[in-house]
Amino acid sequence: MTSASSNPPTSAELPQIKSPADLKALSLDQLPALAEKIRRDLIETLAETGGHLGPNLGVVELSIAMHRVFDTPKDKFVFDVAHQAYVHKMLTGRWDKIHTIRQFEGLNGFCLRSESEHDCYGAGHAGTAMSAALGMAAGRDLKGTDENVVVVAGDAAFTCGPTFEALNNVAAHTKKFIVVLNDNEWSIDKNVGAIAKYFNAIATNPAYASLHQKAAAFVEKVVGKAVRHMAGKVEESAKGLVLAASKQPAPTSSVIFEEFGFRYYGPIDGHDLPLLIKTFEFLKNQTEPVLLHIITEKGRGYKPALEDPGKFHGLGKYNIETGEVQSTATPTYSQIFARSVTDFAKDDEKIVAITAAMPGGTGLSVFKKELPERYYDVGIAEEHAALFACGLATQGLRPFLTIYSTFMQRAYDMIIHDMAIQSLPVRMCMDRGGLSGDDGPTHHGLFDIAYLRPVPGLVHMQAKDEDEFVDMLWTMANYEKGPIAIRYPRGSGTGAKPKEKPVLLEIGKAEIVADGTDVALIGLGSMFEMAEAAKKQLEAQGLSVALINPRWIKPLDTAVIETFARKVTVICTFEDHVLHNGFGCSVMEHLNEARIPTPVVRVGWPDEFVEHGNVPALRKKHGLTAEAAVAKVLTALGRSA
Ligand SMILES: Cc1ncc(C[n+]2csc(CCOP(=O)(O)OP(=O)(O)O)c2C)c(N)n1
Repeated sequence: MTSASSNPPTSAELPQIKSPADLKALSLDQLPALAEKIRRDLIETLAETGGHLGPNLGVVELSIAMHRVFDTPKDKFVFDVAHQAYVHKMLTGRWDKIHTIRQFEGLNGFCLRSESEHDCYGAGHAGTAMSAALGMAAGRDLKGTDENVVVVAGDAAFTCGPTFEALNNVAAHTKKFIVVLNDNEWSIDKNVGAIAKYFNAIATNPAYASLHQKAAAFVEKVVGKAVRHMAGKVEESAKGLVLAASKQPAPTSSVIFEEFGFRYYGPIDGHDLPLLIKTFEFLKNQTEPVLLHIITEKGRGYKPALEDPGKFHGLGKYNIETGEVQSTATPTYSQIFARSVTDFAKDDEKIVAITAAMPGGTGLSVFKKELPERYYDVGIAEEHAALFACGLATQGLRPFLTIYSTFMQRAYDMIIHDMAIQSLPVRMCMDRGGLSGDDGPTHHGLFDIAYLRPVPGLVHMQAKDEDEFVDMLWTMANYEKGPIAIRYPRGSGTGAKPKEKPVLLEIGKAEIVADGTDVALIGLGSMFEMAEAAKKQLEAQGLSVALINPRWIKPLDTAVIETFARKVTVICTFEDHVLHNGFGCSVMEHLNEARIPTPVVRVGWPDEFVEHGNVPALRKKHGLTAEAAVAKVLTALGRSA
């Protein structure tokens, strides 16, 4: 409908969008109302569910323009991280389910190949899109088909090594490849490093505002003409669309992407819908790799999100009017971690802290504020972070390498090749060790025991509560023999207040909390509480139940385990980790070596990728409850539950 009336169409007049075809059927002048409706729905829905509000408010126009011009599922959109794909979901048949996002049995918060044919590639970790999309483009070229492959990557994705490894290969491997650099200057927190400065230099070039108009005029001029007619003009734009249109010198010494064999276009306003549409019309006909640099605002259209982009990157429920989130009274493990390490560092100038783009999530913003000269944010660069920590350790410093358990997976080679073989005392602090909950399989920290257990000499631990956690951090700070790791869960624990002064713990020594002769329950870390609850239930059945807090995953307290294995009829282990190669496995392994036949039943996550959802629902579904543990123990004892 090209409205004859002078008033632009309102969102109330829009038909429902159930597919990209419905979007394409709208008239151009209906699109601003669509953008407004998407924004309103996101703001209202995520106030109830939580989620990645800021990033998605920033890509509303981009997502509309992409679906207007390209044809998914034939054309492929590859989103980096894919936390900014909510709008894409809404436009591809999932609008009616957007209120279920990140909820148990609802939509996943990232792209999932199994969720929709429009999600051609799954993600959750950063820096994967460029390589994966290049593989798709190369595959397409081999097959001889003609679909478009479009990457959407944020500016922080360009702080990731894999993105650059892919850039290094693009020109050699395909001629038809579209990259959208969605530049909002933010990672989760403010983006860091030379790349961020470089993008900023382009975007803040004084000529940019007028360049934008010239770019629009340029696109206007070339769109619609045959490619061969454009070729000459495009050749002229060796420094990109805007630069060509303006005849301005490049704002920096060179446009880096051109050196990688891309034709660089931009920067353009990523909220200018008509310009985006025209630009994509133009880009889709190009026969060389192209990179479109768009400038967007994270949190666009919602004042609280614009004022605090870090907070609104991803958050829980919030008050729509004020943007306030409910804060919990009990401090989280991340907060306790950061407070403790910052305090230790005040008395020990050797302590340094490293984060890979997560100062807020890890709590390290406190360290940054109080000891900025010993704080390092290296960007989304976990491999580099681990190596950098190794280098610091060689200088006699005491690095606290603070990376979520799931993201530490990136640094595995460095843990073996650099840290462990050289016995460098890097303190690995693995936040979100355990089920992450609503973020789902890409973010659950369920593998770190399995991947660290085989590394010779490495020490790994988990505390039963916050007080013991601080003792462990203190023990780590004072440990110099080699790499040492701690895993701790998302959120808070029992609320046990840390004592005034932490104490050193003996490495490899478990805590025997209660003696017993029928069953021994060994509850690791955050699962200790569940073991306690199971103990009560088993005692109610007349059983004598021992309770052990193992503290150390490696080295395992084999003496305590052997003693109890000889005394009781059944051992039960509890861990917030996959059972395969987990903590319980190490107990079984040891008993087998020691030829002690006491049966071990294990409570932990199954050998499958656990879906997203709230932790209690997922624990119930997968049998991580005191009741399920009791049933397993009774079965092993030959008694019915
Ligand atoms: C390997 C890895 N490390 C850290 C993260 C946590 N993380 C999620 S999104 C994000 C920032 C993404 O910023 P950008 O790519 O610029 O997108 P924006 O949200 O600004 O649109 C980070 C650090 C991650 N997903 N993957």
